[in-house]
This record gives sequence, C-alpha cells and structure tokens, in this order.
Amino acid sequence: MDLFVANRGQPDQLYRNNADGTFSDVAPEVGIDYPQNEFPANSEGVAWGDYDNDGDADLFLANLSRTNPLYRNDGDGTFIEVTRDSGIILDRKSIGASWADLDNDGDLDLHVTTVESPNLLYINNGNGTFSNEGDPFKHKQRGRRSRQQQRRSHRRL
Ligand SMILES: [Ca+2]
Ligand SMILES: [Ca+2]
Ligand SMILES: [Ca+2]
Ligand SMILES: [Ca+2]
Repeated sequence: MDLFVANRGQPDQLYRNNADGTFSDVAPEVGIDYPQNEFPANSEGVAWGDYDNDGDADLFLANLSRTNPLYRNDGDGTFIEVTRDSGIILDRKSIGASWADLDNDGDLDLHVTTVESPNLLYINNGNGTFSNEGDPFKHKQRGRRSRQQQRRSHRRL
C-alpha cells in the first residue's frame, strides 16, 4: 500500500511502500510534482479513481491555489498531467473532489467542491475528456427557494 499526502505550503508527497517497513517520497519521480514548478498548491482534496477504465487509479487534486490537476496513471508507476487535455479546466479555489458514476454509464464522473462559488460536476465522456455540467444542485436550491417564497406570500395573505 502506498500513501499520498496532500500538503499546504509545500509540495504534495507520494510515499511508495518499500516493503521493508519504510516509505520513499517518489512524487517528483513519478510526475506528481506539478506544484514544485510554480508554488505550493495547497492541496485540500485528493480523489483517486480509474476515470479511463484501464484498471489503474488516476488522481485528481482539489487545490486552494486554483490549479486543480488531473493526473493519468500510465500503469508503469508514472503519472502524466492531463488537466487541459481532459477539459477539466478549473481555475477556482477547491477543497474537495470525489469520483462516482453519477449517470450510470460505466465511467467515473467527477464532483468538485469549490470555495465561494458553485460546485462543479464533470461528466465523463468516455474518451478521456469531460463535460462541465455546472452545479448539479443549483436547480433544486432554486426550486426550494421559490417554494419558501410561495409560503411567505401565503402567510402574508
Ligand atoms: Ca486509469
Ligand atoms: Ca492508466
Ligand atoms: Ca458516468
Ligand atoms: Ca460517460
């Protein structure tokens, strides 16, 4: 079992289990050192999921720095950052993310929790790209508000 550590103020770390009771930080070696190139990413949310259905776990990071990278696992222990290619171009401060097959079509979709802005749902197109569906709960909230307004107006009558 390996261990991923999301950090604030310093680069993230991926600890590979050396199977002798010790761990080595291999984040730069495997390609998950994106934040080191610019500034610490302040990672808040870590979501592992096999979004391309090829049997290995891929990684999405929700970062406060507005860079929210998606790393594709290349199956040989290395990762490729595919954020732009995947269409998950998200320049908002984010604090959480989770994978789930929300439309029941066999591939993992991604929900991202952002700070001070609507949360976002990315539907997996099944070809390595995603479509931004916006905030999946917005319509329900709007409906609830209007019902409250209706109740208020009834009370007034
Ligand atoms: Ca995969
Ligand atoms: Ca892969
Ligand atoms: Ca799906
Ligand atoms: Ca799909």
